[in-house]
This record gives sequence, C-alpha cells and structure tokens, in this order.
Amino acid sequence: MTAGTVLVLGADGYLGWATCLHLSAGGYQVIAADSLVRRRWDRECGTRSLIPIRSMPERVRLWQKLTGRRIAWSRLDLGDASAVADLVAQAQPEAVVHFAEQRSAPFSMIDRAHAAMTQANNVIGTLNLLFALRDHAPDTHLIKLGTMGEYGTPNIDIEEGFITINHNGRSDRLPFPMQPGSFYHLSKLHDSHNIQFCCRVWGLRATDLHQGVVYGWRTDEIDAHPGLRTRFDYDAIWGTVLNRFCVQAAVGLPLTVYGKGGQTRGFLDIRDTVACVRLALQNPPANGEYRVFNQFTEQFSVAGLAAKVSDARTAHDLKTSIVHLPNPRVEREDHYYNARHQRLLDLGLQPHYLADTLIDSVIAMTQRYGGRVDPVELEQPNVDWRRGGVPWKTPSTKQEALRPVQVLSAGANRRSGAATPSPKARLAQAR
Ligand code: NAD
Ligand code: USQ
Repeated sequence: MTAGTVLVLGADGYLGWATCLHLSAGGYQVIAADSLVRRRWDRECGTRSLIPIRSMPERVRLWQKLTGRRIAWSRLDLGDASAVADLVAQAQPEAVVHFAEQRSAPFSMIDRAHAAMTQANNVIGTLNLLFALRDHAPDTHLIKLGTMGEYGTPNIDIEEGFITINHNGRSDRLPFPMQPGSFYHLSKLHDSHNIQFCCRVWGLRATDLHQGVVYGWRTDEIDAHPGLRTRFDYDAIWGTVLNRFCVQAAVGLPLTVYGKGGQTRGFLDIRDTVACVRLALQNPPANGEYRVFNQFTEQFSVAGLAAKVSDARTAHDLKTSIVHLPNPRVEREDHYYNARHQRLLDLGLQPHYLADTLIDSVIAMTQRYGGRVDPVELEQPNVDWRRGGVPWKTPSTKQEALRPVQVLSAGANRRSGAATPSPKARLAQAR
C-alpha cells in the first residue's frame, strides 16, 4: 500500500473536484477519475453549470502550475469492471473517495429508462469497485458518498446508520429503517446494503457518508484561481434547493417552494463537505467495519430557507417574492425531523453555518454570470414524481409549458437521437 495515495472517483463533479484540490493541498497524492458522463447528461438535458468550468486536463495543469502539486487525471467509467480493477490494482490507494454516481432525484424520476440507468450506473459501478477492492486492495478504506435521503422523514429521531431495537424481550443493534424518496435515493440505499455486506463477508472497511444537501461554491483551494472553479447547478434537474433560491433571488424571480415548504432536510456548506471527507480519511475504520456518519451541519425547512434568502435580500433593501408551487414530488410537507450528526463533530469538524454572507456571495457570483442563466429552469419544476418528465402543466393558468425533458442514454456509447435545443431556444419555445 502506498501511504497517502487517494483515488477520487467522480472528480469532475461539483464535490469531487473541490475534494481533489483539498486533499492535494493537504499533501495526499490524488488520482482523479471520472467518466465525464455528467457533462454529457448536461448536453442531453439542455442544462449547464452556471459557473463555466474548464476541462479536467486544464484544471489539473493549472493546479500544478500554481502549487507544484500533481493530481493524476484518468478518464474512467465505473461501469467498466476491468478498468476499475486495473486502476485499483495499480494505485494501491490508502483510500478511495467515491462520488461517481448519477445524483439527481428528478433525473431518476423522468421515466423507466432514467430510473434504470440511474440504478445501473450507481449500483453496478459501486459493485465493480467493491470487487476491485476485494481482489486487489482489501485494506483500502472506501469512503462512499451516501445521502441523508436514504432515511426519509420518519416520525422518530434519526440515528447515525444504526438503531438499537428491543423486540419481544430481545435487543439488537440493526440498520436504521430506511424510506428513500426517489429512484436515485433508493440507489444509494442499495449501495449501502452492498457495502455493508462486503465489509461483513470480505472484511473490507468503509465509511458511508450520509450527506445532506450541499450549498455554496467556494473553498480555500478553489479561491486560488478562477480557472479552478467547480460546477454550480441551479436548474430544475440538477440544482439543489438553496443554490436555486440564491440564483432565483439574484435574477429577480420568485423562490419556488414546492408545496407547503415544511419539508426539512440536513444542509452543509461545500467547505464542510471537503473537511468531512478529510476527517474520515484521517480516522479510518478497522478492517471489516462498516460505519455511517451523518454529514450535515444544520437542518432547515424549505420555507425557512426561502425566508432566510429573502431576509438576506431585505438587508440590502431588495424585495424577494416566494411562491408555493404544487409539489411535483411525493414527500411529507409537514413533519418531525431530528437527525443526529455527532460523529464528524467528535472527529473535529468545525462547521461553517449558513450566514447571510454566504447567500450574498452566491448571489454576487450569479450576477457575474447572469448571462448564462436560463430563467425557464428557475420557474417551474419539469419532472413530476407521479407522471415523470412529461410537459408540465401550470395549474394557475392551465397553459402547458413546453418543458419536455430531452435527456436519455445509458451506455457510454449511446446518444439520444433527438437534437437538444440550446437553452436560448428552449426559452423562446416556452414563451
Ligand atoms: P456531480 O453530478 O456534480 O458529480 C458526479 C460526478 O460523477 C460527475 O462528474 C460524473 O461524470 C461522475 N460519474 C457519474 N457516474 C459515473 C461513472 N459510472 N463512472 C465515472 N464517473 C461517473 O454530483 P455531486 O453534486 O458532486 O455529487 C457527488 C456525490 O455526492 C454523489 O454520489 C451524490 O449522490 C452525493 N451527494 C451530493 C449532494 C449534493 O448536494 N450535491 C448531497 C448529498 C450527497
Ligand atoms: N425544493 C423546493 N424548491 C425547489 C427545489 C427543491 O421546494 O426549487 C425542495 C424539494 O421538494 C425537497 C427539498 O427542496 O423537499 C430538497 O430538494 P433538492 O433538490 O435540493 O435535494 P434532493 O433532491 O434531496 O437531492 C440533493 C442532491 C442529492 C443528495 C440530496 C441530499 O441532488 O444528490 O443526495 O440532496 S438529501 O436531500 O439529504 O437526500
């Protein structure tokens, strides 16, 4: 085993790239791998990162020029089992940090093909990695990005992975009951089961980071140069809620709260994501151990977040409106939520809590890239949990907006036959 070598899978993504930089700055020998499929999904969805992002070869070259530190870049699809095995066998990493999955819940709910593609990509990719670890690097620490959404919203406190249950006079510590809310979230739960099984049966060691919703765009390393920026999604398929609200506020559109807005989730700053991964890496589990850390720092309701964004704007004498849209998802809108998140704090995490300054910084960044914003992406959701990615009806006007989801394709070599209209063309269509 080469101490200090870390393989980061999904390195071209929002969190993967920020993590590569953070670990490289911390002295690790980083091998960055990604299939670049997300760039293709963007083209197929007609979406794009609000922040322009450079190619992986350009980004790693720039990082080396600025810091003298080398990140080795490798294009790799986790679906290619022998390529995964070769990379793991050759690298003999101390740890593998696995971000490389289809991560959008709406994308996974478009139709049967997208649900199947999400689960095949995520579950088979992770399985290929598990076999590669068993056969070529059984002592490597697997750090897997899971999600808080595996738990759902139970009417009891959420523990970190396990719960002690007393039943008919007997007691056991068992996996916490899970109720995921989309085919994507289900794929993460399927991964968790497979990883836990492999730890039990093959003696692998793994940390499953059940992460909440991430916000923000800056880390210390990203701030070193504009060419190092990571992607930032705001659209209805890939954009997460707080990032979307900040962009909506910046361009003067209403903040789109789905349903009543009492949906409560765990949230964290991207600076804490990279810190949590480093802490997990520095404090590995024993061989055979499968452990879960709930990775978030604060919990908010969606309506509460909208109010926070609105208040941050009011502080600058700017008015923001909030609309409650019919909820396209099937989820509780008013519920109990209390999730434990102690284990990363015990390892030394120093959280960056959500402040107006963060909201201001995202809004300022949006204003800089205002010309890249497609307002249609901010007005209405385009995937319904019951009907899929059908053209969306706006109940108030009964007008059918032209919002078919273009997307598709599962295999690396398949492409959608339909030409995808540019964001500008889609905007013109919808109007
Ligand atoms: P992202 O879409 O920006 O990045 C994911 C990267 O993985 C992309 O670059 C994509 O090309 C790559 N990838 C996907 N499938 C692959 C495959 N089969 N082989 C190789 N590369 C592949 O997503 P993100 O926001 O950076 O999320 C990263 C991880 O963190 C995901 O697993 C996600 O489930 C998890 N997560 C994200 C959030 C969040 O708020 N962004 C919250 C909780 C958990
Ligand atoms: N929501 C709105 N308005 C919007 C967008 C979303 O009210 O414009 C609501 C949703 O209905 C939901 C909540 O905000 O109740 C969160 O939605 P999201 O899109 O921000 O997050 P989600 O779909 O859960 O997925 C994101 C990431 C995923 C990660 C997950 C963490 O895309 O990769 O796993 O956050 S968690 O939510 O903890 O499962």
